[in-house]
Order: sequence, then C-alpha cells, then structure tokens
Amino acid sequence: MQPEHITGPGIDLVLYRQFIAPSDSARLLRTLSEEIHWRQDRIRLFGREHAIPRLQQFQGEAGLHYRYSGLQLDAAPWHPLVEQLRQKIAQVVPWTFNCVLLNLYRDGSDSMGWHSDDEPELGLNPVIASLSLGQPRRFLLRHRQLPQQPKIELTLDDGSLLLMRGSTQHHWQHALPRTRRACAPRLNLTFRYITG
Ligand SMILES: O=C(O)CCC(=O)C(=O)O
Ligand SMILES: [Mn+2]
Repeated sequence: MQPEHITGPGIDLVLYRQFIAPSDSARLLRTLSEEIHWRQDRIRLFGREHAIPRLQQFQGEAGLHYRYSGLQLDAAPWHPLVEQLRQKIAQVVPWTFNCVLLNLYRDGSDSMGWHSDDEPELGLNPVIASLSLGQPRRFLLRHRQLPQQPKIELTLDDGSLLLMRGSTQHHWQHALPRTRRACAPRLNLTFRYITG
C-alpha cells in the first residue's frame, strides 16, 4: 500500500487512499452507525451555544477526557471494531493512539467548521490518523498565518486513511464543508494520543 505524501509550508500529510476494502468499510459503517450511542452535543462558539452539525462520540482508555469549544467529552470504552481499526493502523504507522473522536455526518448538511486539532492535551506536533468510511467528502486545509497560501483540497474517499503530522496543526486549519449534493452518511474516526 503506497501512500501519497502532501507537503507544503508547515504541512505534512500522508494519504492512504484505500486503507480499508469497500466490503469491510460498508460493514463497519453499518455496524458502528447502529451500535454507537451517538450524541449531538452543544458547543459554545463566539459566545453563542449551538448544536454541532453532526453526531459524535469520544472513545479511548478509561479516564481520558477531551475538551474543545467549552465541551468536555469523557472517554467511552473502545468499541471492539474501533479497537480492531486502531490495531490495523498500528501495523502501518509507528505512533500509538489512546483515543478516537468519531463523527457521523448524516447527510450533506452535516459538516465541521475550520479548526486545528491543537488542544493542549494533544501535545506539540500531534499526529492525527483520520479514517473515513462511506460517502466521499471534500476536506479543505488553509494556512493560519499565510492567507495568500493556496488552500489544499482533498477528497476523503471511502476507506481512506489520512495522517496529519509534524507542525500541520500549528500552521494549518482544516474543515469539512457542507454540500448541497445528494450525500449518503459518512463516518470519520480521528485517532489521537492524549497526554494525561
Ligand atoms: O471528518 C473529518 O474528516 C474531519 C474530522 C476532524 O477534523 C476532527 O474530528 O477533528
Ligand atoms: Mn480536526
């Protein structure tokens, strides 16, 4: 499995386009959609509270918490299939992950706004492993300090694994925009390592 490398000023991405075979991804998407206790949390952004435009759950080692936008998520235990995915990723990358944020985009109106995964508990230069299942969606990256730097646009296909490494979170933001096109569900899992 030969990955693609995408680099630029302060950005270091590695994309495995078919990390999971389509037959496996369909089963994973179906089972995880049904078995996970999905939540639509409310977050505080620019002083206003609103429901996030997607469903999510945080899983990982007992006692871990993830905080963003005024929200604290306590780690639910690993779903056995998610734990299997974590082990499969560990076979190709030299980093370990102790938690994962799962996001379910039910249709094209579900999305994620511009942000970096730079919360203090992720440490300096975190490696994030982002696995996508289901509907391919556009994934955009923009430089935080150089507005003239062109955006990077990727399509995150069914079964793809994207690694964001190095100082990417420090220098770039990413987003998953909404779309008016007909859009089936998509599940994304971002595996992370949180320092205690
Ligand atoms: O769904 C995606 O591809 C992006 C998810 C993401 O950026 C995150 O969970 O922090
Ligand atoms: Mn992110």
